[in-house]
Amino acid sequence: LRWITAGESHGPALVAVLEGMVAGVEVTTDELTGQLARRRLGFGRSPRMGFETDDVEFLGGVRHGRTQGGPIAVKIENSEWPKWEKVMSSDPIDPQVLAGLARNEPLTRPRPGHADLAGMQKYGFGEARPVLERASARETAARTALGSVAKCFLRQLLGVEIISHVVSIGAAEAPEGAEPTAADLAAIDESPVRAFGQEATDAMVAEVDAVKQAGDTVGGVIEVIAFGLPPGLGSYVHWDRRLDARLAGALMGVQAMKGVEIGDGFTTARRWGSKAHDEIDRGSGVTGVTRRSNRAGGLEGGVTNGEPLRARVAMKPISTVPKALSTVDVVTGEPAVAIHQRSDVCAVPRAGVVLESVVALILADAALEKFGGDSMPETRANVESYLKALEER
Ligand code: EPS
Repeated sequence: LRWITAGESHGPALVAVLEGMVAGVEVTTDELTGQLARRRLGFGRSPRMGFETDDVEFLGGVRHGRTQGGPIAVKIENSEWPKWEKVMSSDPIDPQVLAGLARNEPLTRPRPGHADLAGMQKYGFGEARPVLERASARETAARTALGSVAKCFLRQLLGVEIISHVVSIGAAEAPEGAEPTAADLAAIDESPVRAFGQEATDAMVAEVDAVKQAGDTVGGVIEVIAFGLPPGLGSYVHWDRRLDARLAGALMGVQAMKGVEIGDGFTTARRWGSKAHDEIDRGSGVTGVTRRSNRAGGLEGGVTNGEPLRARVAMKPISTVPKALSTVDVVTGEPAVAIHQRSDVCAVPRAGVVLESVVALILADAALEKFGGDSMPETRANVESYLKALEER
């Protein structure tokens, strides 16, 4: 499975292509619209979230609600485009027309923590506009759309459900041991901060409020959980086939993510071995065994072990801080305050939906590697024969 996205935050549209998906996965535009709407949820979002909707369309690969085996192409229009038509025009524009546009003012005061300065240095730009247009987390809408297709595939093939919830925002943390199940997703989506439980929600809402009052921004930690995975996805035989490595790469590939842990990750590093692992018991189900705990987060040796897969991801605060940070104007060389027009106070709640999507893409890739096939019936038959073999072992 391969996927690629293109498009700028204030360009005409985002586009994305998913190549390698089998034929026969049931997926509709409504499914994508629903997932994109979830990505817009959340207390602390920028004003842009209020007036923009994600107008999504399939451009290829799907016919009458089923994938056809060819590349799946989607387009998500930016409803802000009319305001940016000249500034972001792909064809040259009369410099005199551009000079009169406030939106085209060069952004010469790079934001600490953002890609602005590194991007200007790397690509040789004299201002940050071209950098922030592509570095923007607007792009995550495109990966969310493709992830929706991957979620449909995993659900229809294996009954896999992927959820996420916010574990902490700033100093406000969910109580220890509150682990949601797949059935809790609707309640989590109802929470303005996408937290599990009222206590966690109240604490995090208060934190976002305080941060907003202070003219600041705040990050947090999100947990993604995939239920229903069979044992045997990924492999221990080579570093780039380890599923934990592939997940960590994909999760860190989401804008603003600064850390990933699988299962109890860093906590496990502080435990003694006898308290760090998940003891095996006889049990029911295809494998005939079960675990007394799931500290490993569903992965051992880079391979799924049949337990829920859990990954926690640390997101930094948005780097467009209203209480602007110190920087240097790249044109004058003088000290200055960093660019700020509008920004999210906290994008942690909606980031969970993006993280679910990239996990879905990685898991769909791993499932296709394990089971192969070109159509759902063929892939399903391969799943059945593998599960039967597991049961007979
Ligand atoms: C983003 C900045 C904001 C967000 C944007 C991501 O956009 P603007 O600069 O236009 O206010 O609204 O997110 C989205 C548009 C989206 O759909 O998620 C950034 O700098 O990453």
